[in-house]
Amino acid sequence: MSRHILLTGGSGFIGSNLVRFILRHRPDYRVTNLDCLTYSGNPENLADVEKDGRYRFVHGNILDRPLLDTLAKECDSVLHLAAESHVDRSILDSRPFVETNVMGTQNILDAWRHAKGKAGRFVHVSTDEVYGSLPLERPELKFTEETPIQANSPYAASKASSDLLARAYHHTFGMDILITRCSNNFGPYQFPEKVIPLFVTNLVEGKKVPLYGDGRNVRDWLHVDDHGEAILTVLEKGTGGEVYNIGGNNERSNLELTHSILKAMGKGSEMIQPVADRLGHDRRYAIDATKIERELGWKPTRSAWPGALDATVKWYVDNPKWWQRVKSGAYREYYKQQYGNR
Ligand code: NAD
Ligand code: TDX
Repeated sequence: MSRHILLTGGSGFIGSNLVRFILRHRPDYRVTNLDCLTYSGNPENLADVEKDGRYRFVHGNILDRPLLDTLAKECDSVLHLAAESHVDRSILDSRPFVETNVMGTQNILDAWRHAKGKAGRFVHVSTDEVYGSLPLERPELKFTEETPIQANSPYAASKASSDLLARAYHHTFGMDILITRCSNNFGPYQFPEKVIPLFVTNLVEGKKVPLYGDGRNVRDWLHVDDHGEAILTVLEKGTGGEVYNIGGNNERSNLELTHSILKAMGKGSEMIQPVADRLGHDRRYAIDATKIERELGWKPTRSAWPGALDATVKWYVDNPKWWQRVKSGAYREYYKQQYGNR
């Protein structure tokens, strides 16, 4: 079956990897990427597919209702990823998180409802952070789709709000909406504010790595292409109205992660700089992803450590031009050169 997907946030980390994944693995699909290019949106992430006739970039904001009305008429499915995505930024200023994650999601849901009614599949990409935090002392506990929403950071609260709006639009209007809640992603093209690219690029630059608190916080790491494949699986095989957890079954403490990165780069533990903890820092995330495996047949195949982590570390080490342009802000010029002032 052919599809024309409206993919929001396609110039960011997960979105750009997903656009590439779709074009590579689904020859019948077309993708329209709607992205307003915030600091984390970088069209250079997709420079290699720009000339592909099945790909279109639209520079625009999910808060722009007339634009969404037009795009909703042209496309038949939505993968909604556009968001403010960094917890530390949400602690400094939560307003853009409410504007994009809550109001932007409400806006695209309304546009989609207006254009499609009950037809037209809409996948809302949520996060495991909506579930809050698990205790280190209870390793047998994991987040299931039934775990109550208990968001702790302003970022997580804004994602929980959009997640609940998506759920409500299915319940109230019968729209064909599905929700995914995924664990921490790793892979190429991640903005170097997130822990893995930040640590690797600091080490290449000879700087220390700032480890928050006691370093014992745990995250469940999944390769970004495993996430992309899971999102496509939910789009193609999922049941409307359902929530699907996505995870790597790959729990690591930040200390373990840091030592793995140091080892992959031939550096010693003297490069660790313990710093003050993140405010409200969630202790542990762990996803129970048995539902998506049992019902839709998806499980991760690209996330096994140390190989997958080492390959990601190597990608950043081998691509200094990409992240140096991001860290210096030079990547912002690329768009102007390619697209003018559209
Ligand atoms: P990212 O910050 O790298 O990318 C976000 C993209 O959205 C950027 O290209 C940005 O320009 C765009 N965007 C932001 N506001 C917009 C707006 N108002 N209109 C149009 N475009 C806008 O984030 P990411 O890590 O790729 O995350 C993508 C999605 O996946 C988010 O919804 C996030 O909550 C979710 N998620 C991320 C992870 C993870 O580990 N990174 C895990 C689970 C879920
Ligand atoms: O400098 C750092 N030092 C440090 O110790 C940074 C940036 C992070 N950390 C710790 C905090 C977390 O325990 O590393 C862990 C991972 O931090 P982030 O990379 O900021 O990710 P996290 O807060 O876990 O959130 C991520 O996963 C869920 C994504 O950013 C979210 O968008 C996604 O929803």
